Amino acid sequence: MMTVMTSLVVFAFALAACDSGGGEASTSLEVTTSDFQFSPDSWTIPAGEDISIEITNNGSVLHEWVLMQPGVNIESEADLPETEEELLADFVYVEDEVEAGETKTLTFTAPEAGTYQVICAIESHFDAGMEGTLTVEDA
Ligand SMILES: [Cu+2]
Repeated sequence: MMTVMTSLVVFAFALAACDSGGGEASTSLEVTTSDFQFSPDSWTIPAGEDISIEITNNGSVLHEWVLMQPGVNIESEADLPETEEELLADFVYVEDEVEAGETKTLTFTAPEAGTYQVICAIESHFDAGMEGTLTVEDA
């Protein structure tokens, strides 16, 4: 009996620790961009959570962290549309850009479970190797 009660108390504590702010759990990620890669280049997050990713640009030029929409998986920049409007409407789930030497935090809500492509959409950067993978798991 004593063991059961102790377990329940520990369980309640664990729940309280996960319950931050408005009741939504949150996950923090980090990425460093350089010329021309992401480090790390893969991340795993729970579906539906509030996500923040701190993007540090250690490169010498502007870089982006662009999370693509479900089902989008380009093989080269030739697969991207010509206009920024089409890119944002049909390809991009969320994105931000960071100047060389700067750090920025991007926040978004994790999409449904799946595997998502991450790219830098600045011309010639994806083809130079700026690609990553975001895995979203059922929470
Ligand atoms: Cu880049």
